[in-house]
Amino acid sequence: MNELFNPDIDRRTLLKTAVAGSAVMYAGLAFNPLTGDAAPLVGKESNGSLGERAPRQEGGLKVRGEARYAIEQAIDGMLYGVAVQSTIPAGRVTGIDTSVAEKAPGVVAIYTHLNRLAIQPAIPFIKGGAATENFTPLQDDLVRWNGQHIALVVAESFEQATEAASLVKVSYEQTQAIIDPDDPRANPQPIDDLQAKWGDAKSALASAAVKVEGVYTTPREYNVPMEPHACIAHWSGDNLTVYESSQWVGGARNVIAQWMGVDMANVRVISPFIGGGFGCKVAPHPHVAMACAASKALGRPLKLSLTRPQTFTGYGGRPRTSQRLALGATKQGVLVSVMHQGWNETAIDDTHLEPSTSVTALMYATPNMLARHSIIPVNTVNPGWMRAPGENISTFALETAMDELAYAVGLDPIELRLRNWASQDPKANIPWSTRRLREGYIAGANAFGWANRNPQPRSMREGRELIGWGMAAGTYPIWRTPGEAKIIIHRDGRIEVLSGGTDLGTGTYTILAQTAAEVLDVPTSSVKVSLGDTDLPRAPIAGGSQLANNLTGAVYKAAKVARNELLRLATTDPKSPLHGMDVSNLVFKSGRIKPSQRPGDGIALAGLLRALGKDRLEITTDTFKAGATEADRNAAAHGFSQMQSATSGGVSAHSWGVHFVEVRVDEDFGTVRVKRMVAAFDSGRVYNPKLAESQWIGGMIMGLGQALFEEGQIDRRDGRVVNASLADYVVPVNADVPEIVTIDVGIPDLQASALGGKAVGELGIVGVAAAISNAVYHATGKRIRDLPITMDKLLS
Ligand code: MCN
Ligand code: MOS
Repeated sequence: MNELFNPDIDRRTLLKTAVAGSAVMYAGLAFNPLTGDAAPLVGKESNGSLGERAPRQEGGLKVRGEARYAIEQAIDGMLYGVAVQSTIPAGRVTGIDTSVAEKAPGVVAIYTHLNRLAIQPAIPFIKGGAATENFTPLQDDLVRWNGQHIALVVAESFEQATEAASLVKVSYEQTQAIIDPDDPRANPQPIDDLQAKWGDAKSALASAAVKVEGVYTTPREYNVPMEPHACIAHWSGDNLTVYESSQWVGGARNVIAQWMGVDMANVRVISPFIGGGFGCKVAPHPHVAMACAASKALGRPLKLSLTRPQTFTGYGGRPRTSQRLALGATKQGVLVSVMHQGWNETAIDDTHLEPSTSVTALMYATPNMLARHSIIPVNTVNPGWMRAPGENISTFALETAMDELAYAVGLDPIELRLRNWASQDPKANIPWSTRRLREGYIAGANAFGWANRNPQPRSMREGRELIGWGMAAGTYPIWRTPGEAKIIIHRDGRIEVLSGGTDLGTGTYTILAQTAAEVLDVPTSSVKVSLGDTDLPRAPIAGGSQLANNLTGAVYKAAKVARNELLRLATTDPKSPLHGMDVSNLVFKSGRIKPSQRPGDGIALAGLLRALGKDRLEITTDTFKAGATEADRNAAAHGFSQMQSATSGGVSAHSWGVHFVEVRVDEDFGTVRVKRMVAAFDSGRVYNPKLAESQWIGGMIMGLGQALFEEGQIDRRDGRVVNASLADYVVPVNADVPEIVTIDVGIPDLQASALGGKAVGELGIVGVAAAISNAVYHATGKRIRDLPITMDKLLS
């Protein structure tokens, strides 16, 4: 143990961020195996823009209230829609009396299944569990869940529509609903694709010297972004523009075009700013279909926003899950068997997957493995993605069970993890690309002071507070999808980067400016980035924590092509002052092209364009394989079929993380407070440490909420979400959030992505709940396997 934790590594070293790392060591990195673009930059003298702690490019706009969100677009003649939702969980609508509502002031139209809006069913991005729902609203009288859209009221003002919606009278014929996944009538369906199986896990477990087994559950959780869902649909002839808060305008365009039965070329989706999504804005939800169809029917622009309570059933969050997990080991703590069976709830007639086994099959070496996953249909809105779907809950079970095993064999939990180190991907049987998890254990433990932990539960206290220290690891895969990017250098010196990708608050604007600045050696602040519009170059989803890697790769390539083109023009055009020079004797320096050997200032990029009599230099490139067809390009921008998995390149590429937390538990009241959080992350090369840290910290805070607070309360009688508001659905506030330290232990991983980065956005949450639950056990001696860890569970 002791040689592992070298006390001489000081905090500053541990807290090294990629500022030093990226800018000094990796600047000018031009090797690009994924795009087959391996030539080094000619004349590169980097200003190290990538790796810089550049502030958020759109930050000022947001602070000043100048960033316009979807709902804030002002369009003349706009109508307002308000959704009416069902109040029973299953059955039929037998009557809708709209007569009073229709006469209310300002009402323009009321749509129900009796006067259907023209909405075609849409196929989501892939078959089965595509972060969205198949439900087509207002097409039949069937009620599938409590809170399903059953009518749309349209009026001249929002207030009038709201008032009229309250006057709609609905009668139902109720059938028996399945509310609870453990209802005997519920019918679990195994998902064979998610199975991991090797060796003979059952007999190995039976004969294992040491066994731990538990059932780990997580409740229904909701994404609750600051900006609730809202959209504006605006037709002009056959062309539809939709302002929609979206993580993926290309995907939204695809689904909306199907709903409306029009060509994708007729649909434009705009989403420049997003007030958070965390997975729930990956696809447009059914209310968007209603808005588009009603706007078309009425011939006027229409705004439809869901109230906060409606967002709890207008689309789904993380489903309820349960996992039975058994670990068998030798007395020395070496795993001999892992058996894992999990399920998640899904809609009664739809599929959502929250794969409980995704991390089990990846994290540790074991000769015998059997991991399986099922879905259980119940009367709920189809659940959706919520930060690290799968990895999140999988890790909660596995990393809590590992803590239990550590106690069962009397080992430090880090030592236990090292004894079971997977030297390659145990499922795919291929090497890791990079796996700086050992470095993470060491750096995290040192920064936390883990060596001072007395492993005995209830052994550390301060007054009436029990102190608990816990740790857990986490991981998130690398997804890749090709895409396009455009760069424009103007004669007045402006540099623009354009992409249809989105920025959820993550930093896409900023890192793309940094990428172009890196290649052209201009200040990051001089690059203007435009995002979130299907009129811009095609881009993949901001989901699966892949957009940063995908788009920096595309922009890097575009900037490099622009750079080479500038060099070519500078040396070959007789109007250029650098005409006749050898390209290899020129450098890009502070916005100018200069001779490297001779004194002299060279020429500014804009000056060169003026000298050549050019208005602008415009370059569009992409990261598609040579020969990619238009269909491939569309598929990447509008669906998942071009998305490549973590194991697609012959190596297994993942981000890694380790969490250390201290909790304080009030012995009398059972209240848990998180006192400190330290985490070490391997996200490969970090493009902007300020933003990556903010992402990691945000994920950790969300994990804190999952561990201690978040729980959708479902009324067992009628499937109603009882706490469908931000007052009752509890998320962490500042007073709940302790000191948080994040440590970057990554190195560039050129097998993971073009520029060496790995996933950031979802990584931070993975493992937090287990670390907190392990800390609570250390504090109290009570093992809580059901989230959230509330005082009733600790006192009972
Ligand atoms: N980054 C970096 N170095 C890398 C990779 C990323 O510095 N090697 C930083 C960049 O600032 C980048 C950000 O991290 O903008 C996130 O990058 P990435 O991990 O690629 O994630 P995406 O851009 O695909 O964003 C989606 C991701 C997901 S899937 C969820 S869920 C989530 C998350 O981002 N939702 C968020 N973080 C969120 N943050 C905010 N504020 N709001 C959400 O809804
Ligand atoms: Mo993130 S849950 O993949 O949008």
